[in-house]
Formats: sequence, C-alpha cells, structure tokens
Amino acid sequence: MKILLISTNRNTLPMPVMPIGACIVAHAAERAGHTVFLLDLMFIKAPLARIDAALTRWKPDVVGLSVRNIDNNDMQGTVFFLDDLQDIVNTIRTRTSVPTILGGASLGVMPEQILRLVPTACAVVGDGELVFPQLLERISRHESFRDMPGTASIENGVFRRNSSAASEFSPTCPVPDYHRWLNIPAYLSQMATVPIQTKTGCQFQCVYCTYPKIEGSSCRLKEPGSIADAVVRLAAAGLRDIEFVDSVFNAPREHAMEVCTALARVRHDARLQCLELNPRDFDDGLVTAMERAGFVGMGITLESASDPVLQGLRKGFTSRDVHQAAEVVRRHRIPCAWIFMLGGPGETRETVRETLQFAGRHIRPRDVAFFNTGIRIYPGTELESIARTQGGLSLPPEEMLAPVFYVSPELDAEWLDQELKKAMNSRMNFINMASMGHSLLPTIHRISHKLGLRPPLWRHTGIIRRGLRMTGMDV
Ligand code: B12
Repeated sequence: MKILLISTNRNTLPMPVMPIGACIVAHAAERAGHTVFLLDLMFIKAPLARIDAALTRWKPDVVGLSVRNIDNNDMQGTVFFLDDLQDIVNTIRTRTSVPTILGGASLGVMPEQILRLVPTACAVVGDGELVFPQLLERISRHESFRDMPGTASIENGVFRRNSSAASEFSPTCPVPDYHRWLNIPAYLSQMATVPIQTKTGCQFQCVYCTYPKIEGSSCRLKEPGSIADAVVRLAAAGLRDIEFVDSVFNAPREHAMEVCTALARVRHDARLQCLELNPRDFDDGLVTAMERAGFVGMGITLESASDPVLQGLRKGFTSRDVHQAAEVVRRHRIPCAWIFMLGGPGETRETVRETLQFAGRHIRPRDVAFFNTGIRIYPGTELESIARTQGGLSLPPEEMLAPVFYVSPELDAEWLDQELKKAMNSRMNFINMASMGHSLLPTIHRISHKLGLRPPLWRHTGIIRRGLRMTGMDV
C-alpha cells in the first residue's frame, strides 16, 4: 500500500525536535512492504496546501499522523497545538476517506480527548513500530481493525481502547535514517539534537507525570552494544549532536553504566547529551563513565530541593540526594542543566525560598537552572486527584485537553512569579519558561549555529541573557 505519514509538529521552541517516532514508524511500515512518504510539517510554510498537494499527487491508501505535543506546558504563556490537528484532519477528509491513523506521545497522554477532537481517525496508543505494520496488514486485507490490541477509536460516540498486546520488544536500538526522511540541514541550523533512546518505560511514580502512560511503567532496555553502533552510525552520517531521549537516563543505573562503557569502547566523534538524570542514582562513577563515553552536557531533573515538595511530588529522592548530586557535579567538568518545577503539592513560600537558595548556592555559575512554575494536570494522574480533593479542579477529564495547571493552594502564583523574577535578575544562569518560549530563540539558534557553536546552547545562557539585557530586553 501507499502510506502518507505526516509529522504534524511545527513547534520550533525551545528548538525544533526531529520526529524520531514518525521516522521509526515510517521505517517499520516500509520494512513491512509498503511504500512510505513522510511529510514533516516542521519547516513548511503552508502546511495545509502541502498536505492537499501530497494527497492529490500521492493518492495514499492510508494516512498516518504523528502527533507529539498537545500544548507547551507553560502556565503563563500557554500555547495549545491541537487546533492545527483538526484543520489537518479536515483537509484530509475533503480529499479522501482512506483510514487515518493517529500515533505519537500525545495519544499516550490523552487518547480519548484527542479522538473526540478528530473522531474520524483511529489511534495507536503507545509504541508504533509493531502495531502500525499489523494495522496496515489488516487494512490491506480489508479486515476490521477496530479491535486490534494497542489501538483506540470512537464508535457511535463511545470511546474504545484495546489494551496493548504483550508486545514483542526488540532490544536493538533503532537508527532511523534521518537524512532520508527529514530536512536535516534545517534542523541542524536551529541547534536541534539527534534523538536516540536507550530504553522505553519509566518505573517512577511522580504524581504529575505521563511518562508511564506513554511508555509503560516497566523499563525495556536496549542492548548497549547496539546503542554504541547506533551512535557510531549517526555520527558517521554527520549527525554528531546526539541526545538520549529516555524518560530517565540513569534508571536503571547499571544499564546507563553499560551504555557508557559500550560507547567508550567504540571510536566515535559524537557529542552526547541527556536532559533527564535522577539525582538518586547519580555518582562520580556514573559521571566519569559519561565523560569517557563522550557526553558534553547533562541535565538533572530535580523539580525541587525541598523535602516536603519532593515528597508531595513523590519523586522518590530527598534533598540529601539533591545536595549530594551538586557535590558530584562540582567534581566534574560536564556542563549541567538543573531542572525545577515550582508550585507542586506541599509547596509554600518557605519551600520555594529553600529551592532558590539551593540553586543560588550550589549550582555552578557556568551551569544553568531552569524553572517551570505551575504543573500541567493530566487526567488519570495522582495530581488530578490531589487537585480535585483540594478543590482546585472542577473540570471533568474530557475538558482537560486545553491545559489546566496546578499551583499549591499554600502559594499564590503571582508571588511565585515575582520571587523567581527576583532570583533571575541576580543570576544570569537562571531561566524560566518565558526564556524557553522566547520568540527570538530561533534567531539566536541560527546565529549561534553560524558562529560555529554546537548544542547544548544552554551552556551559554549567562552570556546570551547578558547580551539581550544590554539591548534593553527584559529576559
Ligand atoms: C525527550 C523529550 C523532549 C526533548 C526532545 C529532545 C530531542 N532532541 O528530541 C526536549 C527536552 C527538547 C523536549 C521538548 C519539549 N517537549 Co518533550 N518530551 C520528551 C520525551 C521525554 C521523549 C520523547 C521521545 O523522543 N520519545 C521517543 C520516541 C521514539 O517516541 P515517540 O515519539 O512517542 O514515538 C513512538 C510512539 O509515540 C509511536 N508513534 C509516533 N508517531 C506515530 C505515528 C503513527 C501513525 C503511529 C501509528 C505511531 C506513532 O511510535 C513511536 C515508536 O514507538 C517525551 C515524554 C515521553 N516519555 O514520551 C516528552 C513530551 C513529548 N514532551 C512534551 C512537551 C510538552 C514538550 C515541550 C512543548 C515542552 C516545552 N515547553 O519546552 C517541548 C516541545 C519541543 C518541540 N519543538 O516540539 C510532552 C508532549 C505532550 C503534551 N503535554 O503536550 C511530552 C509527552 C511530555 C509530557 N509532558 O507529557 N521534549
């Protein structure tokens, strides 16, 4: 069959991200014998016209839509992305009535709500590389596919979700042929990193998080040797700035160590990074292994440095782990981004001050501290129940597609914002969501790339903020 696969993400902030999932699924469909055309909308000026043209010229038997983002998770400057999805599906429907299959991280988060927005489509919930070819097989045989494991759909107004098949899992790390599917120069010119996964799944139980819903709550590990091979191949193809997009890179720690050891054994000129490290299984041995493996940047996701909040978020680590992680970082050279989320359950003025104080005292000035304020509430998470119990949420789950946010009732959002701004005014290495969503960021990325800088750009946060402030900007 002829498959038109559309990657719908057009969000270039904080930088464009290469649609790894769409590429993996495209490759899987092709291996199953289909002819695949991947249309990546990221840099396309008139996406609907382009889709229309592709449908006319290509006449696909099936259209697949990869849908990554629902919104930008930003309480102050909220952007909702799914209006575009409705326009895309309407455009497809005016041209063709072939099956339209949705997939991507957003479907793991809120399958029912998204399908109600575009009820003529069917969805694959979770990994697509096995289910999508099976679905195509059924479609090619004109068999019904509404009962297929791993899919969901709306029938006569009723949402139906078929639990996932005990999916076979390939331990080999996939290496999408990015050059073939994507406009790589456009991505690289905006400081995009090349995504790769060492595992899927997340065993943590953070109250707000959707990762277990998207990837499952047990870790399925890729074989370290195959990860090293993937890095070698990507780097040889000129894709040197590689980012591990695991839910948490160092969980389980032994696997992260094995991956680093395998990477240190092979010759590669890749520059590796990962933004999601847990401070609990973080020690000198791990960082040394990461340095030897070729890491040039890492991020530690703390959310808070205060125990009542860490407990409220069920992070599974304590402020002691947080302080120890800071000591470890100080003994090494890899640039580090520290990621915080203020306003969670248990947050008070005092706990906010404790976290800001930690960041001010223990984060090296050349590293960066990123602060998000307010937490996106997703249906089905423990945070949803907490918000309802505390009286801060009355919307039914079906109305939570447009984002709703949690802020601890013991705190007012305005005070939080002001406190953070004060801290940012005295520390040039502190940034917030507004910095990540700044409209100048794509231009800054392009200029930085032309100047020969390489990701991660956050290493230069202090210089960039100072420069912009000298021109009178309040950043
Ligand atoms: C790593 C990551 C990042 C990195 C990306 C680095 C990089 N170089 O790629 C960074 C930090 C930059 C980032 C940024 C953002 N992210 Co992010 N990110 C992730 C994370 C942890 C992993 C994504 C990933 O690559 N997975 C691996 C690939 C292989 O999986 P996949 O794409 O889902 O594809 C599989 C399936 O979905 C399916 N599939 C995919 N497409 C299709 C298509 C069809 C037809 C089918 C059948 C199946 C299918 O099959 C694929 C293979 O199994 C997810 C959470 C998660 N665990 O998924 C959040 C996540 C995707 N991010 C999210 C968000 C919100 C953002 C930001 C908007 C945050 C912000 N304000 O800055 C930005 C947006 C960036 C952009 N330009 O779009 C949300 C999106 C949902 C939502 N709430 O809107 C997620 C789900 C986290 C969350 N909050 O729940 N992110």
